Amino acid sequence: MKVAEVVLRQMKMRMKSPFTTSFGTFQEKEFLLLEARDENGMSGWGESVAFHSPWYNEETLKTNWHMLEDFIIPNLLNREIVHPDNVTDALSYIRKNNMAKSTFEGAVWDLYAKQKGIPLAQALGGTSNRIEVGISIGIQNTVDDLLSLIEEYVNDGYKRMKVKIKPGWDVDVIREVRKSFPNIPLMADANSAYRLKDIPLLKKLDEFELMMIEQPLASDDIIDHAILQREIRTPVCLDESIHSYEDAKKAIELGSCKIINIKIGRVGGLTEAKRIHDLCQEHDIPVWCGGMLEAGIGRAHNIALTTLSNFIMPGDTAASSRYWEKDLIEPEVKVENGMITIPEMPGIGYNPNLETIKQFTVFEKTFS
Ligand code: OSB
Ligand code: MG
Repeated sequence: MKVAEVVLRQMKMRMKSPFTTSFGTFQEKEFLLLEARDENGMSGWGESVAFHSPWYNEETLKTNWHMLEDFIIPNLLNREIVHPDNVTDALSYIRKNNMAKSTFEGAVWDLYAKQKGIPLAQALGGTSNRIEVGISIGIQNTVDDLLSLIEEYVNDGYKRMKVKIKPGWDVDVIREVRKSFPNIPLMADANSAYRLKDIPLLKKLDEFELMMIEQPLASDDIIDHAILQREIRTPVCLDESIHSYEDAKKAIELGSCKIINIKIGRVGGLTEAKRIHDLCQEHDIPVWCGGMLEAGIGRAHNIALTTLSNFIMPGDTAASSRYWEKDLIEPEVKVENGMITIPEMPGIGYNPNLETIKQFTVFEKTFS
């Protein structure tokens, strides 16, 4: 196949409610959408998960625009792409910039599946027709606010609650959550807010039967996490630290984690995500699909990936309506009893709503 034309759009959408992590709060979501058209005018879509500022990783939507405009698009436009797996190889001369690469690669995967007339999930080798989802809850102003949100999401049927923690909002908060909800599947995500000196504090979390603690230590670390994992009973899950198959392999060998959160953008695309999935499966490491507060296109890619067989823990891909008044796809992503039914349409399985996309586009550029 060939990508004959690319439309790159910068989007801006306001989330229904602000989201707070150990790094700060935001409510305006700015991101990129990439539409890749073949010679017949068929379109595949990708979403960049880079944020406005580089708090989660070193990328931003501007660095993604730069990498796409100056390197990735010129490199791949009008070039024969035998299979989407080859995009990763073709871009391997570019160091890192995984979210930028993934934006293009995701659009190629969607286009490939559409040309074949099959759902993306099937193109990836996925087997489930329904997936379980959980929800990630940002840091709240008060514990009561957190408890009432959890109650709401439990009633909605979400299969797992993830609570963001940071120093000063951790052990006491989790204790209160456990008091009110003794039996819910519960986990905590620290987004790298702790260091080895905090082992005594992190040990206290062991009594709350958490499914896991996500990325407690530095965002580029796999050594200290191995030390921590030997000291605590709660399984460690890595998010920020895993950028590639090689990272996953080393983390598994070192014993840095017992679970991995796979985010397509963070690892440079669906092909690398699949490789990490397969590696984890061989090593009995369960995986789940993380979220980056995506709009519909990114959400659809996450859903397709989650149909692979080692995604045995609920992911963060909640319903469109949890984030947006109106999402960019039709139908929107719906969650019923904590489950998403995999769409059967070819490609990502949801139709980009061009009118809504236009409404939230700040600017766009066409490459051909
Ligand atoms: O660490 O998983 C994370 C959101 C933005 C950046 C990083 C993370 C998150 C979430 C929310 O936890 C996931 C979602 O609801 O999309
Ligand atoms: Mg995380």
